[in-house]
Amino acid sequence: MQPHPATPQTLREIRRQLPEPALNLEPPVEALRAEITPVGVFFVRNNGTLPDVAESEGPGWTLSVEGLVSRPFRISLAELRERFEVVELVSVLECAGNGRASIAPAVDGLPWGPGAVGCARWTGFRLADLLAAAGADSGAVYLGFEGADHAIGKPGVQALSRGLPMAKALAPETLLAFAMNGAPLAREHGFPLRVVAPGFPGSAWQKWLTRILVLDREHDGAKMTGLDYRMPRHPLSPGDPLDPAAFEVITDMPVKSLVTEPSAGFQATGPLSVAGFAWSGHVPVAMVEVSADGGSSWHPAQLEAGEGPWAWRRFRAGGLTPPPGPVELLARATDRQGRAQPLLPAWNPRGYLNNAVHRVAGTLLPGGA
Ligand SMILES: Nc1nc2c(c(=O)[nH]1)N[C@H]1C(S)=C(S)[C@@H](COP(=O)(O)O)O[C@H]1N2
Ligand SMILES: [Mo]
Repeated sequence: MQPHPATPQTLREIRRQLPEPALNLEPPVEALRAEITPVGVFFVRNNGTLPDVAESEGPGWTLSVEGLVSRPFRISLAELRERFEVVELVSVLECAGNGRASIAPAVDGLPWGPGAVGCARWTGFRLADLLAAAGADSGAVYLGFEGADHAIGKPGVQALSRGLPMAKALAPETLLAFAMNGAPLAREHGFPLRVVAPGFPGSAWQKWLTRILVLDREHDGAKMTGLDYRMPRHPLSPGDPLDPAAFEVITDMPVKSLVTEPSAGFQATGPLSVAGFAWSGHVPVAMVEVSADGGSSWHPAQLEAGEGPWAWRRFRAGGLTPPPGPVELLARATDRQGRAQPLLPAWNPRGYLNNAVHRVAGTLLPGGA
């Protein structure tokens, strides 16, 4: 099995534009073989326009912190750097709709394959430090975020205005990042400042951030209400009536894994090896197993440490000896609460949080060792 250390330049063109007017790009799984996903292959999810903040707001870009605060302020990036400590962490960023395309019957939403996920190094300020400087009220329960983008064809209408519960806003891992993988944020990833909320779905990671509202109730901005980025409190079946009151905001991502080697369509002699990454939301990954017989028998994989608690972790397993012929390789991660990835996707009306095991099909050629 050959590793494929492709460079960002050669991989940039192979991201797939999803069938939508907004810029939405998905890399193939083979592009996700590095611990730190290069910016050039990182998935892009835009609900609306792609603002060029450098151009539209120039050096005049500011962030305002307002609402239930005793000292509201408006601040530039240079002033943020002067006033607040700069910290860095590695975290997975995954869209809640990642893997939606394999849910049956089909659901509304972008048809993501398995690639709407990546792991990057984020540099920025602790959101808690800004909230302390603003004197956030002890009765505050939620934040609302606004970004510089707008709905396509509707200037003045926010494309997405999400938020965070106060407890997560104050958590030490929640950042306002100005850099990704050591470089200023790319335009499509939220230049000049975005939210980083490890463990939460990507929808909470507001890009092109311009305004933070401190609130005494759950934020009700664009795509916060209705069925967007929400899960039913109790399982539903296709055709069931949909009552938005029976849905709640997604606040945690499930345990998951991705087989990055070999690639789909592989032809190899045995014994077979499998490698990839495992990650989860707020409950860490405990173990990864692999199967070469459709999930009848499982073999433990070696799990590397990863770059801190929010990064994905590489797994490897070898010595798999299924009979020659067509073979499917499966990986299954389990979290510390004993929750394992299911063999098949669970249906919900918008196809969120599909963490079914990833399968890679290929052929085992006869004549191996
Ligand atoms: N302002 C703004 N922020 C946004 C979005 C958006 O449409 N507008 N999309 C969100 C969603 S749904 C996801 S999954 C992540 C994706 O981040 P990325 O494009 O940097 O990969 O950005 C989030 N932040
Ligand atoms: Mo998303």
